[in-house]
Order: sequence, then structure tokens, then C-alpha cells
Amino acid sequence: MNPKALPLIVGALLSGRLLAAPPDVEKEFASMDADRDGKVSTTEHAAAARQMFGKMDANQDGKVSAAEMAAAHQAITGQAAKKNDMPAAEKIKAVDSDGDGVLTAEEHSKASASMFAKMDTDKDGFLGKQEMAAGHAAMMKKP
Ligand SMILES: [Ca+2]
Ligand SMILES: [Ca+2]
Ligand SMILES: [Ca+2]
Repeated sequence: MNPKALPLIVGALLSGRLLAAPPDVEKEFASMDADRDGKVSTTEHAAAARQMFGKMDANQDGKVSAAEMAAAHQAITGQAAKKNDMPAAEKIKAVDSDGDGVLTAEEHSKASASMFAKMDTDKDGFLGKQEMAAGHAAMMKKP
């Protein structure tokens, strides 16, 4: 399993759009499905989000700044943000509920939970592969 797949998918969820690479849903799904039951629970999804937050929080102050997020994006994808990528500051703004310009673990997990709810189209409390693939497809589209 590619350990880079996990932050990639959570990063995509967080930012509300996909990174440049085409989604490898199979691989990303497997990396989140910790108990291998073929579906991703809210617990598994939240754990993946926490792990992603820890990776982005380079100075371990419990907050993720735009600079940290941009650096994490570059480390994960191996490339600098492209011109038409949404700037990290914009991504943070989308989920920054107290508006201080940095992301706390709480803000991040709230955003992840709301992404989960959006992708769980049959509302059974789990994400199946189809739902994750469909979520990816929806995220590819511009709002
Ligand atoms: Ca599972
Ligand atoms: Ca904040
Ligand atoms: Ca579901």
C-alpha cells in the first residue's frame, strides 16, 4: 500500500476538489478501510482525517497554517501548486469556522465529517467504493 495515498484523499476531501493526479479510488479506499470490511466508517474516516492533520501540522502547534498546507500538498504530490489550483489560504477559508486563517484539528475534523455526510449518498453511515468514486467525480467538477 502506498502510504501517500491516505493524505492525498483526505487532502482532496478537505479542499473540496481533487489534486492534479487522477484518483486511484481503489488504493485510497483500501488505505482508509482499516478493518477491511469493504466500507469506510465514520471512525475510519475520522482517523484518516486526524492522521492527515498531524502530517500537515509541521511545527506541531495544533494548527495548520496556509504555508503548512501548501508545503504538505507539495510533499504529497511531489509538485508545487499549479497556477489554477486553489491557494491553500482559500482552502482554509472554506472550512475556517472562526475565521482566524489557521485550521484547528476541530475545524478540520468538522470539515471531514461534512464531506463524509455528502459522499454517503445512501445514508447508511458508511462509504462504499461507489460512493467514494462518485464523490471524487463530483469534486472534479467546478462549483
Ligand atoms: Ca471498514
Ligand atoms: Ca480557525
Ligand atoms: Ca454509504
